[in-house]
Amino acid sequence: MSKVIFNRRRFLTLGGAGLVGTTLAGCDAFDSFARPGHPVRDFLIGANEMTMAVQRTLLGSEALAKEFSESEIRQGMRPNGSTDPNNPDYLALRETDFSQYSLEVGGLVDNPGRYSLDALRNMPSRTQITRHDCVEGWSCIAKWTGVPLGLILDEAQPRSNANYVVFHCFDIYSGGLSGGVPYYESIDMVDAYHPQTILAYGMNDAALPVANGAPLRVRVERQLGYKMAKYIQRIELVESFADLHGGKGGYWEDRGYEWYAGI
Ligand SMILES: Nc1nc2c(c(=O)[nH]1)N[C@H]1C(S)=C(S)[C@@H](COP(=O)(O)O)O[C@H]1N2
Ligand SMILES: [Mo]
Repeated sequence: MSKVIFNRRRFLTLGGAGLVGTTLAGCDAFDSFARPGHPVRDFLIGANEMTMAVQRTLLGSEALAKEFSESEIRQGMRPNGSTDPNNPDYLALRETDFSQYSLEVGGLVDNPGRYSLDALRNMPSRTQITRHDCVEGWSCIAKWTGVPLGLILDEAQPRSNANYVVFHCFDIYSGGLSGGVPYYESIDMVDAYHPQTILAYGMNDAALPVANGAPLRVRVERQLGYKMAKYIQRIELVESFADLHGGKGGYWEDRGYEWYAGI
């Protein structure tokens, strides 16, 4: 096999982040070049670190993702990944329209908590119309309503060693070669407190549909779609995600995707 060497200078010459999007053909096709040591994977890792540096240093950690107007909402919101979880705990909650659901917030916090959907709906909310970009190369524009994650964290009082917020999901994702594994994701505290990072219970002026992650999913608007965990069961603050599942901080990250999926 010919050895292709990418370095950052070459990445810059080639013209930036658009290349990352076009290289990733899709979730299913990704396994073939996800092996450690594969040039495409190593190239993407280099590009990824740079994306994070660019977003955080040049744009600033509070820079907002673009918001759209009502007339720009399009395609509804194409469901992707898990769309109909069959975990018995989830099915039981779904049966009563999630009236018995409560979000658990724990881990490295001084004040662990539980929130029913009503409690979440009674907190201050944020509504935003944003574009969702899937790594597979498609996008949608939808309207999201939810509680800023920062408000939940303020109540939970993260300890000083809490570096990441982990979202544990109800769905056992069964795509790919690896069989049934729970979906999970993680973000750092900068993204967690970003003003557009919300725990959404509403989409396009209705309750969040099951296909799109009912009863609760996160929106992290400056990141790719796979960071936006649906079907959130529990939030855990951790110092490191090395001991969780595959150790890379997310379901797709454990399969070779970048942890920082900034767009
Ligand atoms: N729990 C869970 N969250 C998930 C996924 C999933 O399979 N399970 N898929 C991710 C991917 S790849 C995308 S593009 C979006 C899709 O969100 P949508 O179904 O609302 O379009 O959810 C993300 N969050
Ligand atoms: Mo995606």
